[in-house]
Amino acid sequence: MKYELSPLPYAYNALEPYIDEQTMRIHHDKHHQAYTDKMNAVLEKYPAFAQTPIEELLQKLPTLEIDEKDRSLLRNNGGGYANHAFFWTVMGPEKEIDEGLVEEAKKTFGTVEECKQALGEAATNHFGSGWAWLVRDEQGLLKAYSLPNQDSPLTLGHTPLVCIDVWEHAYYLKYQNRRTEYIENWWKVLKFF
Ligand code: MN3
Repeated sequence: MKYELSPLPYAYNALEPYIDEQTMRIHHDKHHQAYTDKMNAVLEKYPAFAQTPIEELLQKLPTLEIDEKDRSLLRNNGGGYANHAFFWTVMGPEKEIDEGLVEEAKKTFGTVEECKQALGEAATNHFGSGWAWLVRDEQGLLKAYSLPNQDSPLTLGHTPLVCIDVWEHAYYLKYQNRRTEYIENWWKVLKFF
């Protein structure tokens, strides 16, 4: 199966003024497209995976029968494809509060504010390129942590609920080195709470 890059679910300028149009255009049309193309180039070599969704391949990544170089390419580019596809859907120009998720967040963290604080700290303190994640673990508990590069919580057996891209390409044009300011503003474009 060959993956196509889906259009953004809103206009490129829909997240202004918190995330600027030029960043969204480059991030989606160039970066996400590049991950998509490179993932397709790897998957082309494995017709046996043609019917398996990329999320499932990421879950099974450590044990896939695949060349080690391709495993690493799939980790980076399959992860890059899936992470971004998910990222676009957790953001939006308007809040669509997810009451179920709010309840889960309260159960684990006490309050939504504390949940945001844990996720925000994971994002702020992450060294180098990567993502901050809010996930549901194997036991059904929420966790906030960061992972390097394009690594996916799916590979750890966790279900992604919210993610923040902290690669510089996600914010550098508008915020330069001010990652903390990007994250403070990012809550305005998070849809779910
Ligand atoms: Mn990115």
